[in-house]
Amino acid sequence: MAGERPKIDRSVLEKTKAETREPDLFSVVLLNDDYTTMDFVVQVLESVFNKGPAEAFRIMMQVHTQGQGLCGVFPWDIAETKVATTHELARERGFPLRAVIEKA
Ligand code: TYC
Repeated sequence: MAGERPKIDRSVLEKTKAETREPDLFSVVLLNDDYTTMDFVVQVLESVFNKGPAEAFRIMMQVHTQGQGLCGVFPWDIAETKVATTHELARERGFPLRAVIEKA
């Protein structure tokens, strides 16, 4: 018995590591167009992406001047829902506003 090392069950250690992995994250990026009003884009950023008025205006202007802007980074299901909600709200109002998902 003396000098013998205790046996470690490695399958149990590996399982613990796999269960603590972080979820993959995805960026939601808003695209510019010539028809959607600035006020509507600010409204979407506030209501769908939970931005305050100043941050929503900043992102809207970033999209307007640079062509696109980051709205947030989310797990896949949340990113997909936010894009779908954005498109639905825009369609109801007759605006062509689009958002896309990119691997973060
Ligand atoms: N370019 C639009 C305008 O001049 C405003 C706009 C901003 C549209 C951001 C889309 O994602 C957008 N009315």
